[in-house]
Amino acid sequence: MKKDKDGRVHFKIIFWGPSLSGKTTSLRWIYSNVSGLSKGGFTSIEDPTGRTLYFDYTPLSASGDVIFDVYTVAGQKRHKHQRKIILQGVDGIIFVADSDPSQLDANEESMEELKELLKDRLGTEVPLVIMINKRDLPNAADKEEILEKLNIATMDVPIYETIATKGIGIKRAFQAIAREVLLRKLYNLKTMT
Ligand SMILES: Nc1nc2c(ncn2[C@@H]2O[C@H](COP(=O)(O)OP(=O)(O)OP(=O)(O)O)[C@@H](O)[C@H]2O)c(=O)[nH]1
Ligand SMILES: [Mg+2]
Repeated sequence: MKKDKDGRVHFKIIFWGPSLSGKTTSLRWIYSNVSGLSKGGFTSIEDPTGRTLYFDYTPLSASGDVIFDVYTVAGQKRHKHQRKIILQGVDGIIFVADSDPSQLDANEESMEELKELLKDRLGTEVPLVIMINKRDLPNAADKEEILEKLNIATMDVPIYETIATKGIGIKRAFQAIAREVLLRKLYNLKTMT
């Protein structure tokens, strides 16, 4: 969380997950479809095929004083350094898991990297919401099998089954992380007094 020179509070929310799981699709869907949010531009640093090379970024705001700076990371393994940079100052994570059975290990590796970088701040100081995406795939892996790989049973984490290409579940997942981030902020204020 940070304050800008005009006194507005910024929260940084990041879509994290393995390559091709649907992070960019989700953020673009929110940008194009969710009404009642004032929006800045949409910035993407991507290759010609649309895979993120560094990040996507858009600022979203439901009220003038609070701005959610929303990013996606580049999921390909070789972009670990870029992900680490984007993660700095994070206030909340939406983890986008891929339901494609071939991606079970990729989901696990991506979550392991996140845990390694945030350590015990993940799911505590930095709230986490899970999207199990691509539920439309005819051969989608079992929800329980995907969750088991993520190894988050000890955390109390909201979980949403989504289809980013159709916008199904995306708004609810985003609302959940926004709510968690704001509640955490209120909690911090309370514990300081
Ligand atoms: N069937 C299906 N395809 C999806 C869904 N969400 C995303 N896709 C497709 O998956 C591919 C990758 O989506 P992206 O949003 O670019 O993936 P990403 O997570 O941003 O990938 P990186 O930028 O490499 O990290 C695209 O072809 C999307 O259309 C979904 O819910 N169902
Ligand atoms: Mg992307």
